[in-house]
Amino acid sequence: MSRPLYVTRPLLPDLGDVNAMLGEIWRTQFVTNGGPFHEKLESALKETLGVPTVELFNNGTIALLVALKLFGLPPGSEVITTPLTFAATAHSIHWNGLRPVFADVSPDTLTIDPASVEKAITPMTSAILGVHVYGTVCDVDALQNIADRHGLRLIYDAAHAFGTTINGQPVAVFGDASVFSFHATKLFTTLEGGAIATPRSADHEMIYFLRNFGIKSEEEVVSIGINGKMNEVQAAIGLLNLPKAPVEREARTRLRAKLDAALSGLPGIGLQPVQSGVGQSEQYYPVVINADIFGRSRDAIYTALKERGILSRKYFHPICTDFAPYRGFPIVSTRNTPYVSEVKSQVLCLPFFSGVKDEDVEDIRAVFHGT
Ligand code: T4K
Repeated sequence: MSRPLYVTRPLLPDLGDVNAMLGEIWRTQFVTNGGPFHEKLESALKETLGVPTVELFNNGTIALLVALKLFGLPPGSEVITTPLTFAATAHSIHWNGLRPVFADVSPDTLTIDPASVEKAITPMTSAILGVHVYGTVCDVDALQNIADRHGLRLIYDAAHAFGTTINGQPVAVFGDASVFSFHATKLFTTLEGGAIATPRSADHEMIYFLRNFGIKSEEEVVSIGINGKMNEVQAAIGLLNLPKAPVEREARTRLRAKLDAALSGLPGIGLQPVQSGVGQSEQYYPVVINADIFGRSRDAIYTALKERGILSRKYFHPICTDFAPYRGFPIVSTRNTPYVSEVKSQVLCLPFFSGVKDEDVEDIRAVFHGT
């Protein structure tokens, strides 16, 4: 049993393999700006993500910034998103000179609630930014329907949805663009990194320019781009990790079954929903703890776990509207009190990676069962 037990640990390739890749980078001295490993990883990810356009980035946040830039949304227009997400989602809207508008989440999935999205639409709305939070997918059909009827762009923050499928289709075929994070805490990692994936091959060129200062040739800058490039060391780690990701996912699927068995049936404990037709990314293992029914609060469980060296995380509490820059931003909901305001004090992400042992699961079980 290893303590502390973190919420996750990075998937790291064999050091010998990394050294061999580093040797190659040192030999060619191409360390960034679209070197051979970068090109290889980009091609491989087109296969994995099942879409014609995949552009690598130095992290998921810059990829989000560029994805929002891609569609030329009118300055000052509104982008509807969820407050139950990592700060980067809302920040990327703001950094684009757009206004984040927060909509409630659905109680069954904790993803953005389509009815609340519809209620939040104004003449200023230009896009919806959904988040497949914890790997639970948004209601992609309902959101597309809303986007189509109102002429809105539909972008997904798919930071938690690497490898997710919906009725056999890769998650990135839905919406106008999907943004992935390859941060160390993500199942597939390049240490830091990310990607924009879109279902249209025509997007490739524009994203390519936006990622690289808008440079088209030595003497031509065609757009106001940024530096979002992934370097060769990141790409090499990605190439080594790519075949390991499905193995890690399978281990997590087995772990999920064990955690489910340990916690299911406890009154007041809600497990992550099993979505029909969805192939899980296995990114996070969130539970929803209803203190009124369970008898103990999320924070009490968090502390009890911590006392045993088990470091769960309250992702994503505080929610975005609790952060100073967004305080006072309303949460549009079809309910009197937004569900997200309630559930934010109830969600807890438990350690979820292949290094979690049976005795760790037993310890977690003991904390929840109070034994
Ligand atoms: N959209 C969404 C929905 C996201 O969740 C994220 C990122 C983004 C966009 C932006 O993507 P990036 O720009 O990051 O690519 C972490 C990550 O830093 C962040 O990437 C992630 N979401 C967020 C949910 O979690 P923290 O503050 O929880 O990280 P930290 O350092 O506390 O790490 C958590 C645990 O992981 C540690 O206790 C131990 C373990 N760990 C972490 C790192 C960094 C390691 O074992 N090794 C490591 O190197 O934010």
